Amino acid sequence: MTSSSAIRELKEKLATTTALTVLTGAGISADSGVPTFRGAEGLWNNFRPEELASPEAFARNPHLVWEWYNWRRELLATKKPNPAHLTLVELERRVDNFWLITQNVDDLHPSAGTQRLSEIHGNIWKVRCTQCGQVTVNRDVPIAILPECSTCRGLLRPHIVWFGESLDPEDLQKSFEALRTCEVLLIIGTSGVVYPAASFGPVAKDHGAFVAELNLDPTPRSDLVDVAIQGRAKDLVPQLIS
Ligand code: BJW
Ligand code: ZN
Repeated sequence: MTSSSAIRELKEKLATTTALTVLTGAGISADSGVPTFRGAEGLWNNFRPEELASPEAFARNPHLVWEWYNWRRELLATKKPNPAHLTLVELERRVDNFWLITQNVDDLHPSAGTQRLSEIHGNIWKVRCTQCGQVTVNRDVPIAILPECSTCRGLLRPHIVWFGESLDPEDLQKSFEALRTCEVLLIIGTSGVVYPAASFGPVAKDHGAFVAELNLDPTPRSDLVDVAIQGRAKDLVPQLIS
């Protein structure tokens, strides 16, 4: 199937659906200038995840981990949603049962205006106390290292899900409900290698959804979906409602 006929088919599904779920990854924000994790220019080429994005790394050297998050905060502070993020806001307005599941911590979906969403890997502008567990918004750039909880003076950590950590059970429950009940699942800009998000496509498909992947390149999951369309998110996603 050519990419234009795949887009046409998907567009027709979206025009009539009443239940749409969307799963996004770093690729949707690449068009806003946010680095992805994997691939030629990915963050994990220059930084080792186990040294920066794991509870063990934070226990060993919280200073180093916070330095890295300060660098990320500085980078993200200037980034804005792109046409792909904005199109998803319009789809949310049009579709009764809409849910967006994002792996991104960059806050670009909420800042575009998306309201019905689960940020399953957390949000870089939130911090959590390692002692009392309180979650607060903190947009300081840079954040004072090491940051302390204003309630109990415990050490604050990024409110982000690191490797080996469980996702929030409420986010998971809401995500699986949206995957089980959707008619269409759009998977945009994710390599599909990190679990549990990597299992979300098959869950929706097993429940009868039409599953579409939009990605710059083919992924290990492209053969398992109903349509896989290659291109930049900022170019492809707006075509779905034009
Ligand atoms: C474009 C584009 C453009 C580029 N337009 N597209 C089952 C089996 C095996 C392992 C596990 C398993 N269950 C759990 C695990 C362990 C682990 C895991 O999955 N490991 C795998 C790597 C094998 N998972 C976990 O630890 C999770 N926890 C969990 O499951 O708890 C229970 C449990 C624990 C342990 C064992 C068993 C159960 C937690 C995962 C947390 C992930 N956190 C991170 C880091 C956050 C740090 C931070 O941001 O500060 O989240 S990892 C990193 O990857 C980040 C992302 O959200 C995540 C996904 O990446 P994403 O979004 O797919 O980005 P990329 O870069 O990989 O891909 C970008 C894509 O965009 C590419 O395809 C490009 O082609 C495309 N693209 N430009 C469109 N313009
Ligand atoms: Zn505290």
